[in-house]
Amino acid sequence: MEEQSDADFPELSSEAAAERYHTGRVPNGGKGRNRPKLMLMGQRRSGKSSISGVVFQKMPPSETLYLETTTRPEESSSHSFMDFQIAELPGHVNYFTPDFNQANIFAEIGAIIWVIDAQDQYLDALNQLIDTITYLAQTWPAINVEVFVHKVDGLSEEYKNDTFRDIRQRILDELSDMGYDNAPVSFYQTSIYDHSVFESISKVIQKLLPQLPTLESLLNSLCSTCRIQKAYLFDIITKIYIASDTSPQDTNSYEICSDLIDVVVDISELYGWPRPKDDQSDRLEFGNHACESMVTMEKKGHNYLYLREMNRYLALVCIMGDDNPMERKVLIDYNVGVFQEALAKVFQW
Ligand SMILES: Nc1nc2c(ncn2[C@@H]2O[C@H](COP(=O)(O)OP(=O)(O)O)[C@@H](O)[C@H]2O)c(=O)[nH]1
Ligand SMILES: [Mg+2]
Repeated sequence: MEEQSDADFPELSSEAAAERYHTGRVPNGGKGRNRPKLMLMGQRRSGKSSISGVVFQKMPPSETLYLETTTRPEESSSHSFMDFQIAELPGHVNYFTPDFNQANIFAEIGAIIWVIDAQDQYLDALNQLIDTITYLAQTWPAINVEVFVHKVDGLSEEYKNDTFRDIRQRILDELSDMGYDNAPVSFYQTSIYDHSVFESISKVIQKLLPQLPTLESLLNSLCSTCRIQKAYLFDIITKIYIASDTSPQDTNSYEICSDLIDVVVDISELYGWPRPKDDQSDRLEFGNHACESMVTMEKKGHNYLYLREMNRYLALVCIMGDDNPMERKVLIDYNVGVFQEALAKVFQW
């Protein structure tokens, strides 16, 4: 990758240029540029607190059984590469009456995650969701609506897919009847008992990162030079991946890579070296002191995996192609080093 010094660049101050010439989608509001803010909505006991607990607070899924019902809007944030902010709106309140200041609630929100309990009756939830989508489409059109068809772990494969299709179809039909043909709505099947909720939240957050297209094309070129099958850039603490290359994805490649992070983090807590204490400045530091790379094979006959820390918070995890990357490790390390330098530039501009 080269910098093009003679490229056509608009005559604007860098601040103004950043405002107008972003490469992806910016969340609502200017202040929280590097702090994607998510809002969890949905009926009570649909699983909102569980999702935010499991993904952002490392709560074991079984402990969510003892969560108390949320009665007031709650906010929490998670300290990692990007400070994700997560808010929860309790389900039983109608927020679209004049009693509520909607600007307070919705300004700065990048995405609304609407949680539907797939094991329960969902028709009421769908009506509420449609009201919300049409309201947002008129007033806050930049907010993405992400529908989590949740708790699918308890359903048989067939029933799960039928439910998912039914929910999706009802919402899309209803919206199209009302004339909203391309409202920004996406659908996911999730459960806190497997990786699906992490993977879905990753996709939700990626849509809010203006750097995503750049990261994807960097990962694409890394993959083609090093014969990598699939590469993920992980936030180590939350195990959310903030970008991956754009090749098609196997169902379990995310799972394999995120498990590898678990193993490595657990081992390095036991046998690693002391890391510098938490402070804001090392977040954007992509120095070599924190980097170690390794190649492993999960099971005999499977592809090799490659992991390297990019900095304290980010790790690159790759599923390698069919040959043995051990012989090429030096070359791969070198290329990943170049990738790491590019990454530093992407996040420091
Ligand atoms: N089977 C299953 N149960 C879940 C899942 N997520 C949450 N739950 C359960 O759903 C119940 C309600 O969860 P809670 O997070 O309090 O719902 P909220 O009212 O939307 O915040 C709890 O007993 C959770 O253990 C899931 O993915 N699968
Ligand atoms: Mg709750």
